[in-house]
Amino acid sequence: MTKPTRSPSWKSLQKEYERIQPLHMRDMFAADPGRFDRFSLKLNDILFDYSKNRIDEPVMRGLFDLARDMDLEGWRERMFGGEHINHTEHRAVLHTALRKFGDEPVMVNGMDVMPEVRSELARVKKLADDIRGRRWRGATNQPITDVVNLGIGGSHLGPQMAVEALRPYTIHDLKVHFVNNIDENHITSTLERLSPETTLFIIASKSFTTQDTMVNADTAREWLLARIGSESQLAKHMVAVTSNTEAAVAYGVARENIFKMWDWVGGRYSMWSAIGLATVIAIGPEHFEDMLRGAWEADQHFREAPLEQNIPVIMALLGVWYNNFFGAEAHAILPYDQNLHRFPAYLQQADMESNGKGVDRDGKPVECQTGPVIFGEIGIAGQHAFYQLLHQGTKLVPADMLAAVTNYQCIARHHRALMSNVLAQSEALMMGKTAEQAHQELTAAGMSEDEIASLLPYKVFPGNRPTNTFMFFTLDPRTLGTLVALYEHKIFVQGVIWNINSFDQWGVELGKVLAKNILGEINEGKPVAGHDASTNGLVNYYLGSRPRSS
Ligand code: G6Q
Repeated sequence: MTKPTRSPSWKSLQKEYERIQPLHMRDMFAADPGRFDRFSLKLNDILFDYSKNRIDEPVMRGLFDLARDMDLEGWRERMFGGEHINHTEHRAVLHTALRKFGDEPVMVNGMDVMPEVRSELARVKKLADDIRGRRWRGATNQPITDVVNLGIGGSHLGPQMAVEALRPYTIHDLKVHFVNNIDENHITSTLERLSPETTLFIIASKSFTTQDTMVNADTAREWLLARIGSESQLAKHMVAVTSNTEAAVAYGVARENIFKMWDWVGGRYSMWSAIGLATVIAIGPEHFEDMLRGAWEADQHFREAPLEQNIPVIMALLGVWYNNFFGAEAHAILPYDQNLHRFPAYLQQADMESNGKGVDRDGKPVECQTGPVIFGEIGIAGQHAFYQLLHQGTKLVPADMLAAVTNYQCIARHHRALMSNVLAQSEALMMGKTAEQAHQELTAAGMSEDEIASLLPYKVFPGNRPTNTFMFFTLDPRTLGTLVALYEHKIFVQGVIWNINSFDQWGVELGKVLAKNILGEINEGKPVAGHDASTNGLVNYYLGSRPRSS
C-alpha cells in the first residue's frame, strides 16, 4: 500500500470521524471513568496521558490498522536495519546507532559502523574532559572559559536546546555560546563579552560549506588571529565537526581537531553525534552518556512495544487523526519547564523539515495533508499570549504539554503554582465552559440579566480541544534523551503513514544556492535586470541606498 488515502483503514476512519465529530470529550469522560487508565502509558519516568483526545477504542483500532496498512512495522525494521530508506539521497538513516548500547553490530553498506561511532564518541569525550579539567590550554597557556558553537539548523538547534534544557548540569566557570545567524550582530554581540585567549570555537557543519557558518568562522578566525597572532596557535582555539574532513583541513583546522560525522546521520537528527560536542563540553561526558541512554531506551520501546502500547506510534497516529480527518493545520508544543524553552524551536525543525513534503515516495504528488505547522512557546508565556486562539479561536490546534513533577530546588511556591496552570489549562481546553456555567458565574458576580445576555456569548468556551500531557519526574539528561527520541520516532511514523521521505530536505538545499547568485551581483555592485521586477527593484534599491562601506 503506498497511498494512505486508498487504504481500507482510511475509509473506515472517515466513518469513525463522522461518528465521533459531534461527541464532546466532556461527555466521554463523564460516561467512562476508566478513560485515563486506558489512554495513558508510562516509559521510565515519563507519563504520557493521551486521554484528552477525541478518540475511543474503535478510533484507535482504525488508526492502528492504518499503521499496519502502511507497513509501519516493516519500515521500522528497514530503518533500524540500515537500509537506504532516504531514497532520494541514497542513504541509510541511523541516528539510532549513535545512542546504541549493547554489542550487536549495526551494518551500513556491509560494514559495522559501531566501532567508529564509539571511537569518535571517545574522542569527543576526551576533548570535553580536557576542557572541563582545564588541561586544554589556549595560546597563552590559559584554560578555556568560553566555547562558541558556530553552526546553523541541525548543527545548532539540537545542541543549543540540550544545553539549555540541562543547564543545571553545567559548570559555572565554563560557558557555552551559540552563534547561528550570519547577521554580524549575533557574533559581534557574543564576542564582545569574550577573550580570544580563553575561547574555543567549534565549527559545526556537516557539509563544511554552509555560508552562514563559514562566514561566522571567518570572523571568528580573524578575531582570534588579531589577538593571538600566529596561525600555528589557531589549533588551540578552533575545532570542527564535519563529514567533509578535507574541507576542514583545507580551511586550516588541525586534523586532530576534526570530529567526524557520517552521511547516514541527518543534520536535524545529529545532536547525538559529535555535533553534540558543545553539549558534552557543557554537561560533561557522563551526563551526555545518560542522555544517549535515555534515547536508546526510547528506541527499544519504539522497536519492541506493540503498536497499541507504543508511545511514539500513538503520538503520531493522534497527529494524523487531527491533521487528516479533522483538518487541523497546526500542532502546538507547550513545555511548562523553563529549561525546555528551545524545545519548540528544535521540534519545529525536526518535524517541519522532515514532513513538510508534497511528493510521495513514488515521486507522485501526495493525496492528503502532510506535516502540520509546528509552533510553541513556554506554556505559561503562551497562556498570556496565544492561548486565546487555542481556547476560543476558530481553528482546532492539538497541543502537547510537558511538565516536570519536581524541579531542582523545587521551591513549592513556584512549582505548585506552575503545575496548577498546566493541569488547569488542559482541563479547560477539554471541558470548555457551557452557557449554563457562564450564566451561573455572571449571576454570582451580581450582573443583571440584560448585562448577562450581552456578555454571555463571549464567556462560553467550546472545549473539546485535544491535548497530550507528558509528565516526567524531573528534566534530567536521561529524560531529555527519551523525550527527544520519542518525538523523532513520532515524526518517522507520520512520514511512513503519509508515504513520504522524512529524511531529505531539498527545500533547505534550494536556499543554500539561491543566495549565492545574488551575493555575486551584490559584490559586483552594478544594477541588475535579470530577475523578476520585484527582485530587480529590491536589489537595485539596496545597491543604491547602502553606505559606501557596506
Ligand atoms: C538538517 C538540515 C539543515 C542543516 C543546516 C546546516 O537536517 O539539513 O538544517 O543541518 O543547513 O548544514 P551543515 O551542518 O552542513 O552546515
